[in-house]
Amino acid sequence: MQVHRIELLQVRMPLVSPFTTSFGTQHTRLALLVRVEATTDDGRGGAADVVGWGECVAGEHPVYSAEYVAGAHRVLAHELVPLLARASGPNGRADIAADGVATALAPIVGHHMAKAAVEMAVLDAELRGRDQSLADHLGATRSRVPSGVSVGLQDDTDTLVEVVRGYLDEGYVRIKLKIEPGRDLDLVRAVRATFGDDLLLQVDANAAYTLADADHLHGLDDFSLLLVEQPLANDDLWEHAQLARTMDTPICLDESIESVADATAAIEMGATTVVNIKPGRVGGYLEAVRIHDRCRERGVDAWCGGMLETGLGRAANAALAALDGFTLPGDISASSRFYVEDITEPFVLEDGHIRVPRGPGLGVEPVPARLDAMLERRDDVTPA
Ligand code: OSB
Ligand code: MG
Repeated sequence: MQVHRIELLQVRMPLVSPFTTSFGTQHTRLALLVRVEATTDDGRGGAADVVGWGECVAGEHPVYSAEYVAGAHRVLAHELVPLLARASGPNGRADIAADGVATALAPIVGHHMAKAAVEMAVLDAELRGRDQSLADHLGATRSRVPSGVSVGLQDDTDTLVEVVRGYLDEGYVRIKLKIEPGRDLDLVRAVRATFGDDLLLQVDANAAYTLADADHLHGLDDFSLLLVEQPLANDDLWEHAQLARTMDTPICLDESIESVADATAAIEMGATTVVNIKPGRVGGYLEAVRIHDRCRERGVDAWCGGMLETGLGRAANAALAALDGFTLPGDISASSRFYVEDITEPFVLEDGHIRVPRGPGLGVEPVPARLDAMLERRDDVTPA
């Protein structure tokens, strides 16, 4: 396709309630979006003028990963978009396909979340041009996906139990509790005691422990959890393997997995027995499918993680999670879990599930008035 214009949009979205993890508390989501205008094949021998949207899942501060919004904005505007524009075809026209984006951007090391946003926007545009849904393109086999919810740390255990009760009343099929040193076993014990052993329950430490906490972490084995997510530091693959050897609770890596190569290494060394696949973290939806395929090949459970996505990323995550190797409920909740107002039509919970969009591309787009209301900046970064 020929890309005519690329814009970066920053949108600040208030959260319905503060979200607290072992990294700290956030009150708003600063979302970074990529918008491309392009002319692409319509799949019937003609051309179509299309708009594609991508979402960069980096956080406002580099606490979950090294990437963060201001850095991603900078690397997109000054490094990635110019490289994309240089991936030109005949006549020097920018000529790019979604499956060529990763190669075009490969000279830049890392920055997977920024790269993923570019690929997502190009892919959305390409699919809209030929009237195909992302779900169909990725190989989705389901029309809806089970919806899990990630529950932040609360002021006290009683409050946590009530917050969990609220989500269960809404119909969420799986609960994930954020934990950190000093706020872990008691929370899990209280939630189990209140809601029983049938509740699908897992915990996420966001890298807050070290191997010196192994004996304490063994305490989680009493609660028949689905998994414990990223107990140790991002780089501690070997330490995760040591911990996994001595725990009954399956270890699931999140932060540590930035590519299919990482996933393969972690699986092979026994550092992870379940994989949280987040498209942004691994450089895009196409790499996410490769990790999905690898997990399926090795008989490893996988699920789709979340990064407080707007409706754009939420739509794409639902499409991805509809592939049959996603064997556990993902963090794909309703828009209302985080936002009073989403920038797209909101995703709603239907019997504990989220419907997979089947319209062209992402199948959703920003509602201009909502986007404008929360827009902080908009930059045209089209190379001259
Ligand atoms: O560790 O899964 C995580 C949100 C931001 C950064 C990291 C994580 C999370 C979540 C929320 O747990 C998942 C969601 O978007 O529902
Ligand atoms: Mg996590």
